[in-house]
Amino acid sequence: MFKKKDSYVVAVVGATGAVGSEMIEVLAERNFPVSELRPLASERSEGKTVEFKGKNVKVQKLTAESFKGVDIALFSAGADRSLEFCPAAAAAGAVCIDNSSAFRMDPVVPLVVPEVNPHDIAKYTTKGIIANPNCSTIQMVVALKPLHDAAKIKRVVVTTFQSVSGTGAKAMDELLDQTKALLSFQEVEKKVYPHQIAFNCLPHIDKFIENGYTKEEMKMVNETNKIMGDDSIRVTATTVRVPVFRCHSESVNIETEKKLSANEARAILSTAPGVVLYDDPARNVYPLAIDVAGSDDTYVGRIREDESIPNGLNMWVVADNLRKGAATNAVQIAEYLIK
Ligand code: NAP
Ligand code: 3JN
Repeated sequence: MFKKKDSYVVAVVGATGAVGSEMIEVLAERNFPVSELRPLASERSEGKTVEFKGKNVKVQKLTAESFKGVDIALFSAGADRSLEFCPAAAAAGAVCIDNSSAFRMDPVVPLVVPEVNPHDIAKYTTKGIIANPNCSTIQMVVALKPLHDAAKIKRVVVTTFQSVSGTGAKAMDELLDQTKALLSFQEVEKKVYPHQIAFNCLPHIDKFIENGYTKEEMKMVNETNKIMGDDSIRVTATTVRVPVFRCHSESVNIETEKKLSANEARAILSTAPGVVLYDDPARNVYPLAIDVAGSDDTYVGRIREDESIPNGLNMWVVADNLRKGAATNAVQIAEYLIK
């Protein structure tokens, strides 16, 4: 069982990356009780420092010995690093909160969004690992759960508009560099994505698999069923990369067993945990990536009845993929753990 203390030794694996650096910021902002922060990354980052609560902390090279005395290890250095080092961290006594896809569908590892299934956190004890879902799934289930509780969702059709920060720090540089190059009539360089991302939309996130979908699309399908604890919900997804730096937007269509009017859905979402209802089209009020950036909430707007079926709704869901989609969700799990 997790031992309660006044403060905790927290390791951040991938501390120099887009998600890891956000994790360090969120730990500080939310005043998580940290007695020692241990930033870990590759040997490329040895000698670098990260700032935590006004102090510079040295980044250490990740090894199996990195976890001595660590209570909580937040992982965001890719699935291969998680597969290799989460077991070592857990064996050293740390509880791992893993941001990668490595353990998400492992039946003995809980996959948690605190607004949806906080009760599952207690199941971490078998492997000492709690999985953080994919960013696109997190924001969608925050909006779906209260509607599911009220009217039982039968089917979800989602299209995502995902920002480049979901791919990491190098992809953010690529969007900036390509945009600058195009605006000054220069050649565009492609290093991260297979096609130009500036002024474009790529219907391709993660690898294609045999069924014609991408892995990102199938993550949304499988993770939604696991988090909601209901395999009867049918989910289909199209995931698209768009030239936006931060925040993922999603067009979500749901079909419910019980009829919900748009007004009823608005009333439910207006009090739902982690949701901000932002829906007044007459005044051009709907969630926008550039406004939601930096927020920990999931914004929902454009709620309207789907007139093509008896019990259907459409909505527009936006959240900051580096915060609620990754770092904030992970730190919220850690907060539950120490409660
Ligand atoms: P990023 O900006 O490229 O950062 C990668 C981080 O991993 C860096 O700190 C890097 O350290 C570290 N790293 C890479 N190889 C390593 C190695 N061999 N040993 C130790 N550390 C290593 O990527 P990111 O966007 O932060 O994403 C990192 C991971 O987080 C992803 O691969 C994914 O698994 C997960 N993620 C999850 C979500 C989600 O939806 N919840 C969203 C985005 C990312 P150096 O700086 O030293 O290279
Ligand atoms: O592309 C995005 O917007 C989210 C990216 C997530 C991601 C990127 C690289 C590897 C993941 C993830 O969280 O599923 C992974 C992975 O761990 O498989």
